[in-house]
Amino acid sequence: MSTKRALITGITGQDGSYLTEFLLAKGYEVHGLVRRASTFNRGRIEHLFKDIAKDAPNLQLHYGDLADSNSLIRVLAIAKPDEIYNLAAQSHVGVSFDMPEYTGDVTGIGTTRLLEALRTSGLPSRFYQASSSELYGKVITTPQNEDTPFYPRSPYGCAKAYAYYLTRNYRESYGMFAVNGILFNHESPRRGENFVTRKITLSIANILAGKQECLYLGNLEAKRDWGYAKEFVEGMWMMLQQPQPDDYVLATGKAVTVREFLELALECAGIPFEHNGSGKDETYRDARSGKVIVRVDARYERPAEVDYLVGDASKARKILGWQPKTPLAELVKIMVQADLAVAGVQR
Ligand code: NAP
Ligand code: G4F
Repeated sequence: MSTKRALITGITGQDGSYLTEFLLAKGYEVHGLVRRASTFNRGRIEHLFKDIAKDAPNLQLHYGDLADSNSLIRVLAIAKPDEIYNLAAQSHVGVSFDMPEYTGDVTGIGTTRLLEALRTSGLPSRFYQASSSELYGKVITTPQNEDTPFYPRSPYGCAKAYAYYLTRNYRESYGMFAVNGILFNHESPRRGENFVTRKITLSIANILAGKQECLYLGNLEAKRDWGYAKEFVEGMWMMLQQPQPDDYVLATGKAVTVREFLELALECAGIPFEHNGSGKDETYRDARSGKVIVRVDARYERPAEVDYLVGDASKARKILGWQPKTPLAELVKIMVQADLAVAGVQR
């Protein structure tokens, strides 16, 4: 059998990096779309290259952007992928309130550009769309599955809803093998530093290293279903190996608050803490030094919040054979230990 070829948009992101490792290990030739930046932004994938200035034999990067149709047409013509994973997005919910138009253009219309480039190319590529539990937003029923109605609560959620429906529309209109993976939050040591889990683990490590005084957070009561990103990328691949295209939820089925995640991370880092006050005056102190190490800051609250997400992945379990393996406490430990090493804290 000839080598399979995959194209990943968002290859430099958290999921793109794990998916690249996964597909290379399966013997794929992987092509990645990368944006030009003034700095060399390849930190999550550079370990896959012997010489970062050159492509590895089975990993080729191509400049392009979801905002630029011509670059997508060009990359498809070069890569001729069997599978396309559309992971690129302006993926930060909070930032989407500051940049709604840009978020719509990249996260929403960007998916149209890629699907249309694929359709007009005539390539038979299978297409994965990175859909999100943010579609459920102000949830109608709990837990959420593939049949739960959507109620997005942010420009990001609205852009992802558009991309979700467009993916289904191309499947139904043109018979394309196009699927949505509706993924609940998934984290790792490679998570972007301004998402709450990584912000917590990295800040705790920096506080222990004496590089930071205090961690400022927004809403501590929001509940999320947090899984391990490394395991979720395998689910993406499984969706594209099915005989028929369909949409699937991936989730752990367990949700905790931001506060619970924070306290787990403090415990994991060996910091005894005292909790005081409420609302904007709430603090966490290091019980040994008495120093305030966590405060609440309204700047990190959102104009509309998603209070509680928890997924039901029974369809993925039954049809794909996918299931999450790493419990949250273990994931927190993996992230805290990795960030302690990043911050140079000796244990
Ligand atoms: P991420 O770490 O933020 O990575 C986003 C990727 O998209 C980066 O490689 C980024 O490139 C790229 N990108 C952004 N704008 C682009 C543009 N205009 N053109 C081309 N590339 C662009 O996100 P992630 O956590 O890996 O998530 C992957 C996908 O899954 C995203 O679509 C996200 O919305 C979705 N999702 C994530 C989760 C989650 O919990 N992680 C859950 C559900 C859905 P740079 O490196 O150059 O910035
Ligand atoms: O870590 P977050 O920014 O992730 P959020 O908003 O759930 O979005 C992530 O998961 C989605 C899947 O459901 C993806 F589609 C999306 O691309 C992204 O990967 O925030 C989680 C919760 C929110 O309720 C937020 O209000 O944490 C709360 N939070 C409290 N303090 C904070 C902070 N979030 C951030 N980013 N920073 C804070 O200081």
